Amino acid sequence: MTDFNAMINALVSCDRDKSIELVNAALADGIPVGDILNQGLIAGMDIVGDKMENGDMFIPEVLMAAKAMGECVTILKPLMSEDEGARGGNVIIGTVKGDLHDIGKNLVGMMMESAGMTVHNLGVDIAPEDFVAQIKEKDAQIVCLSALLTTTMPMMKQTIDAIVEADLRDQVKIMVGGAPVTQAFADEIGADGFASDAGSAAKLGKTLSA
Ligand code: B1M
Repeated sequence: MTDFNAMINALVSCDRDKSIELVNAALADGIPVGDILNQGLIAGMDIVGDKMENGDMFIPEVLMAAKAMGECVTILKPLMSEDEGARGGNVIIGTVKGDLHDIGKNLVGMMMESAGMTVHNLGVDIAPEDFVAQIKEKDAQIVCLSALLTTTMPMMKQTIDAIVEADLRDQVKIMVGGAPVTQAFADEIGADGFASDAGSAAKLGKTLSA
């Protein structure tokens, strides 16, 4: 039987091999990918965050835990549900300028891909002008902005402003997300949508691109 506490503990202890072993064991037990993510890996990263905040874990350890999580997510990626429908929606996704967090953004990208969208993952620390350039280059219909820091949330507004200034606002739907982001903030900065997690981001992306 799958023990999510063991998975959480492995991640919090930055034990890459154990984390991978437990994810593989959970898959062999037939545990759904969503449960492994939410009850195991994301729950573990939440504890890592609390420990980081309290000074019980330091950046190098947090990075090790994040790397272990990234490898586990890579194992899960091919198993995320495939959508049978036609590919719809050309998406660009990136973490805004000044922000280096990418695990959640990558998960969102993977879920959108699994839902049938074509996703161009731009990476982290993406400046407003680079989003603008990529909208043109990739002919994007959806732009997803991720921010994990309260200090980088204003960069989402600056990115939207740059898209407006480039006269591209009518061509794209803009979605925002990340732990500190809320629907109220999304409304305030003029985004078209907010999603609190990767699954709802994929659903929203499909709705917006319909
Ligand atoms: Co950072 N960090 N970090 N960190 N870090 C947080 C975010 C923090 C909450 C930790 C804490 O103090 N409790 C805190 C932010 C406080 C705040 O602003 N309110 C914090 C801080 C302070 C910092 C530094 C400033 C620390 C320092 O240097 N003193 C620094 C900043 C660096 C920078 O970005 N410029 C920093 C650095 C780092 C690491 C590099 C060490 C590492 C990142 C490694 C990496 O990403 N490759 C790191 C990590 C790992 C975290 C925590 C522990 C985990 C984040 C994570 O990956 N969660 C985090 C604490 C926490 O969140 N509990 C923390 C798992 C992930 C699956 O969830 O990213 O929320 P999440 O994504 C979710 C949803 O938010 C949503 O869907 C995802 C999946 O369900 N979502 C979207 C995300 N993006 C979306 C986009 C969308 C839609 C939905 O578009 C439409």
